[in-house]
Amino acid sequence: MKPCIAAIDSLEILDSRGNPTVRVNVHLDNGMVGTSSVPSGASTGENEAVELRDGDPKRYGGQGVLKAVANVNQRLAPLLKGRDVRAQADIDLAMIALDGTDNKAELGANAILGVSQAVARAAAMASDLPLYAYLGGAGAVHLPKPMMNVLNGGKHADSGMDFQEFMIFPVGAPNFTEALRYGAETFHALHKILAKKGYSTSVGDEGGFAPQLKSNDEACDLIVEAITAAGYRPGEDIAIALDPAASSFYEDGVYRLSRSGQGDKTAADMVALFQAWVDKYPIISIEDGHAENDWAGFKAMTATLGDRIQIVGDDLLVTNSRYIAKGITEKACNAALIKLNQIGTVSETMDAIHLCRTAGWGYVISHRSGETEDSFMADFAVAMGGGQIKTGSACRSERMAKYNRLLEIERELGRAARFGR
Ligand code: 2PG
Ligand code: MG
Repeated sequence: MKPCIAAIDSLEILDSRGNPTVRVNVHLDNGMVGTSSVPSGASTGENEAVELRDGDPKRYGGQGVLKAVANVNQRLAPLLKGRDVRAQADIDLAMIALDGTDNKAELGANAILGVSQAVARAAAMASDLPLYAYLGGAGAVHLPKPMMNVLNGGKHADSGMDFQEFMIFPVGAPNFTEALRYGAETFHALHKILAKKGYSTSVGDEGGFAPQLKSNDEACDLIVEAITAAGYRPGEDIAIALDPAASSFYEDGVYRLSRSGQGDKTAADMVALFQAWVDKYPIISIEDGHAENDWAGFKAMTATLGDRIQIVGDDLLVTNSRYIAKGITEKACNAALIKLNQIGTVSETMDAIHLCRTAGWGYVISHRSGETEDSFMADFAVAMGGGQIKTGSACRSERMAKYNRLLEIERELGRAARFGR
């Protein structure tokens, strides 16, 4: 008997920042229920699929999601009732068609993605498979390499850094479990170093420390010091990955490094700055080093550094195959950040990754700065052949939920497990 959708319901829950978000339950006629929750970004790209918010100032400062919840309950549930839950692509297409806009503004990407993910969960249950195996098939045995965001700046913390994310990337670890240990030990070493220097050890949205450092450079210096203090070799065991999220400090055509007092920079100055950093520090990946509309800046960056490091497009590409195709043709980057809620369905996200792989690009599956306890993206990363994942530092349970799920998957796969690619 086909596992069919009997009912779908949704409710408003709160994310890791205490802002409302959407949770969806997909009920099957065999009694099984697949549940999923949707994350939410702070440094969002302007071309992302629309996150529908109520705008009612009397509730959650206008941030409520009751309209999106109602769209699930009243419009998507009747649309999908009775369908075979395993027809993921078909279900996603039906929701896109009902929405009718090209950025999911009518029903809300938060409503649509909640259903799309919960459908995948329910289908995995009905198929008696773990989610990663259901979505990725028998070849889904590659665990992703984690990028762990240990220093938070930009829109994610009131710290001294203009740049949003300073991540440690345990590239020399033999498997995921060890990579996480390398990362967590370095995170703790960094804690001690910051405390000793009299800096705050409170954390930002993604669980990285948020000290009032004197410069962006000091962040890299401290990370190198922490890697060494934890007993690892910078660059060999653990490298550095950055997400400056440059759209957030781009104003009137200039990059304003005001928090750190490094002044205003042109796109070319930014390339020069990153080039000097790549020479000085073990940096192997830079995401959004330029602003989302600065295609020329991205292209200059890729022409200069693209054969030495990974250049990742996040706000530039917004997990949208249309922009990724443009990025490939124009050589604007050599990798894409992948966020399910930037595009709004599971199957369109798979499409975007497929495009990256065809072009020989890297891809990094990513959380949002506002997260929930849902670990969907951990299974999704394994289903998509590993690659890389960024889901915060080694603290805050909404981040650890993803890393802990990957520990479980690696153990479950046992000898079949592979690490990275
Ligand atoms: C990013 C993300 C996740 P946000 O810029 O890559 O780290 O941040 O979710 O705030 O867009
Ligand atoms: Mg980013």
